Amino acid sequence: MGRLLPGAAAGILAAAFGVAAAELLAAATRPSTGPLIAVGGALIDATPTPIKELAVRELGTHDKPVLLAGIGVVLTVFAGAIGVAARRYRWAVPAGAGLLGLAGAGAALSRPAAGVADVIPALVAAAVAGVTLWWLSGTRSGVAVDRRRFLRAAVLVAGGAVLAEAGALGVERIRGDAARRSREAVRLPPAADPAKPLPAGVGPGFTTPNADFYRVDTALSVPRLDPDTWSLSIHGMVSHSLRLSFADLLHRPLLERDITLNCVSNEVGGPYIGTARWLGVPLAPLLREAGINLGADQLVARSADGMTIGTPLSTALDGRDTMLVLGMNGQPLPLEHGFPVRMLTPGLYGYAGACKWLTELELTTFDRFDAYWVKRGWAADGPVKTASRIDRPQPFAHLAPGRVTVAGVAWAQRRGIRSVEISVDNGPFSPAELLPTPSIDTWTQWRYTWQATPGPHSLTVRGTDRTGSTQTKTRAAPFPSGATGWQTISVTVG
Ligand SMILES: Nc1nc2c(c(=O)[nH]1)N[C@H]1C(S)=C(S)[C@@H](COP(=O)(O)O)O[C@H]1N2
Ligand SMILES: [Mo]
Repeated sequence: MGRLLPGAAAGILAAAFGVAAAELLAAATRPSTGPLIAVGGALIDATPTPIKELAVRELGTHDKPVLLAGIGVVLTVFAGAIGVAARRYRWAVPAGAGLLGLAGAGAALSRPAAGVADVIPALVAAAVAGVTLWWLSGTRSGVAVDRRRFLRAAVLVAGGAVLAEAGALGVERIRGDAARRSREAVRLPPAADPAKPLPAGVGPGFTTPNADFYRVDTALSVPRLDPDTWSLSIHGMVSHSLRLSFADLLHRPLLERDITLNCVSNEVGGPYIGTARWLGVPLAPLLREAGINLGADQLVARSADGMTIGTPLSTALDGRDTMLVLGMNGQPLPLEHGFPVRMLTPGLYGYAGACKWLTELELTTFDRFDAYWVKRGWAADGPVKTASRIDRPQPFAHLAPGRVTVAGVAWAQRRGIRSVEISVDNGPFSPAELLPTPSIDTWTQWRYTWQATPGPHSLTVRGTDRTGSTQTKTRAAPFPSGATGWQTISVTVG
């Protein structure tokens, strides 16, 4: 053993034991307060927009595991350094534990839905890590007997860490199973106003299966809400506040519609879009029952995890199918998509109209309150921009010469798609064939038959909405109000 190794090992083992003990405590009480989740969540909240954009672009849905792994690496290096320092200076132990506790507690308190008690797991982590390291450092020394004592102690601590972490994972699993069962027990009544069957001729892939539906949110651990105790409060600039249980919502006349939802963070040609058959409670009658005060222009949705999403009040009242969603493609909402209730506003990007794990709706004004993403510079309204995507062939595909079917989707929710055009090798645009759609709130599938000749080629798509406006060629990044520009792919024929 070198001089550094036992110290670093002691620090790392002590930290692992402390964090695992805290994870176990959090799993049994409030899962979102586990130190790793809390620090990760605080980092997500604090990350500047360009870096968040980069992470979503480069890592996609792997962004969360990568973030947690990064926190693990930083914690390991820190704990190792404290362990080494503790061999010379015993005060490094309380100093290191104190820093760990402060960072964890600060992160927990910074979360939007935090209560004071949320600091407890971080303090437990710091205390357990500190006491453990103090003890391990006391067993160190150059002589062989003490080396054996140290090894025995280290093995004991490692075992404790593994047991605590296994316990945390076990409790997590039990809670996850309970949440899945409470979701499966939900019986959705039929819609009073059902969706019409999809028109004949709709292509395969029109409806996105729940398992394939994109997921974009800031939740490191998916909130698990109990529909039996869940309630929604509607308050703020209303004549009388309402509180509704899940059963109250199930008893109201339900609306069912096919609607496309997409993310403002989608790059041109990106994957964050899907179409589902949503079942829910129309929002406008609920708001009218509460009595809307003059001057209110913003609806702020709050989620169980503290997200705030601000929606122009007009979009809940102008006759579109804005709803509190209970069902997705014939099933209760999946946990990751907002169980038991989420909002959905046709024509708005998700960040502006589709709050998941909904618990509160507050009527207010845009002057008075900036929602989560608006505080970070994103546009306050969030209407969907007209866009189109090539799904077939794939970029850089190798194709045989002759007839090639080029196909994809275009969307302009609330306005509908009038036409889609394709340009080969920057030549003139020719119209693609549009497949039938149920409404202006869904994407439009298109296809185009191309006589492919040998050689390298580019294919460009652009859509025009039913107001007659064509997608601009000008490239814009997703920030702050959605990407623009035409998608072009390169393929090789022959
Ligand atoms: N509570 C909560 N709701 C949320 C978000 C979130 O981070 N937290 N993300 C929003 C964003 S940016 C989008 S695009 C949609 C995505 O919904 P989906 O994950 O069901 O596809 O949810 C919206 N609702
Ligand atoms: Mo989004």
